[in-house]
Amino acid sequence: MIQDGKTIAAVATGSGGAIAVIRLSGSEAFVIADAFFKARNGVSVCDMAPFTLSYGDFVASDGEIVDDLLLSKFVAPRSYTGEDMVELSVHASEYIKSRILEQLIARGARPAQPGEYTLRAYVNGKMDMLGAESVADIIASDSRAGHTLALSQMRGGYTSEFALLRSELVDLQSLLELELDFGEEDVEFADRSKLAESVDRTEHKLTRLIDSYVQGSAIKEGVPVAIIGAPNSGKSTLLNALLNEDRAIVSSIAGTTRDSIEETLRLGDVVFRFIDTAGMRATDDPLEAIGIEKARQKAQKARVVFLTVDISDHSHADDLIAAIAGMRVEAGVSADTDTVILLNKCDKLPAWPTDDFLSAIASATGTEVVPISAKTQNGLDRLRSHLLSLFSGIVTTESVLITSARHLEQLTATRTALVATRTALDTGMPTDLIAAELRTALHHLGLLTGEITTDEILGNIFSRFCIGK
Ligand SMILES: Nc1nc2c(ncn2[C@@H]2O[C@H](COP(=O)(O)OP(=O)(O)OP(=O)(O)O)[C@@H](O)[C@H]2O)c(=O)[nH]1
Ligand SMILES: [Mg+2]
Repeated sequence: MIQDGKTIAAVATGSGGAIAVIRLSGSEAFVIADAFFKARNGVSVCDMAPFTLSYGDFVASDGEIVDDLLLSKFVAPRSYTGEDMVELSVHASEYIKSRILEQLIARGARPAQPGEYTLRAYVNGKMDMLGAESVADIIASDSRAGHTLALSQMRGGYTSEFALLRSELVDLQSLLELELDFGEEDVEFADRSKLAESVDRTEHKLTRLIDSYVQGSAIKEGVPVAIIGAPNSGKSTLLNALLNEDRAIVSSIAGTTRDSIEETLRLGDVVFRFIDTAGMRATDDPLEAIGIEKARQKAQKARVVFLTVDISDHSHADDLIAAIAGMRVEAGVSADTDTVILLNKCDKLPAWPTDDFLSAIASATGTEVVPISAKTQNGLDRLRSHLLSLFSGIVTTESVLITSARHLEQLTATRTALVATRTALDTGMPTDLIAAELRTALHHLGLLTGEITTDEILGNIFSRFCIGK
């Protein structure tokens, strides 16, 4: 990331809409704006009262009146970036936007890089690194759950959780350092069993956070729901019905779907990512075999599995139960994945399955069973509400869920170092070795929270942003 302290300019709004906002931030912001802005009240930007608006024209250097606009003035440090800032609210024509930007740049502003405004906000202490990171998530969130999560992270939910972890580790470390200072006298200040207890407690918290990544990333990217089952059981028909569009090819030929197809859909407060897969069966066709292997992987990684069976293929409950068990083994779905058995094509039966029949299947398989017809869409409402019930109240403003792979990586490294600390304690290692392991743990936690930063980390974080943020 360039940190040259220059005044930067960019369009902050996306395409479309009636108004666009162009942002100018840096010590030259007012002077550059004054070169073009002719206020109706005759007051220059430099002389305008801070935190006020002014109406006027943008006049290019060749005299062309580009637009009439509203200019807002923010004075350092009370702005988004913590620098002097000007925001121009202009008419959102592509011509106006690019002409104004080009003029600002000709007068000495530099085009902003992605995330550069937020980077400056971070550098100027307007927000911490974790808060800055969640700004990109706030903009990208497309469900209430995703938004709640990002918002609580931006407002410091993360920061306080990590600060607590850090202070526990620092306490431990200072005890050990004290011992080291008195090293020659060969004393132990810190009770080893108390130390071990604290290490365990912190490790436990880390594990909880690490485990929350599955949930957190699912909410951010869409909860993955894999639709699996035998060929022709109606998986693609179900996907189309859920999406309400003809997304996947449906045919009576077994083995129609080869590659998996993913589409996201918001239901209630949660975004789901439905994955239609190739029907599983023994095959000699190498292409089909690749598709089936992929289906297996999707099923194993999914948060929820919809296991579809064509109920009209099975005349007896025992036969049906055996087919379900076989499919589970074939797909290799782990026991802790929420699985829903979908008895599809119920419209083909003389009568809709009775509750007794359904509970018999449910108790034999130990799984939720939902009868549906993907074709007539009967039963899909119940399926949707069951799916949502699995995630109801999943995110509250108090939830601290890990959503970023970067955070996961550093938390895992912190935990590894803590486990090494514990081992060093257990095996009666010298104090300096124990302290060294603990320092490694603190180092990774520091990288996570931004106490320790590198250009690489900053580059990774802020390049995810759009320009203008
Ligand atoms: N009567 C009835 N037919 C259905 C239903 N769902 C799917 N079908 C039919 O079953 C056939 C197979 O449907 P698909 O959705 O292509 O099945 P699939 O599971 O995706 O099959 P593969 O992609 O080959 O694994 C098609 O002829 C569908 O019209 C249903 O609920 N009722
Ligand atoms: Mg299909």
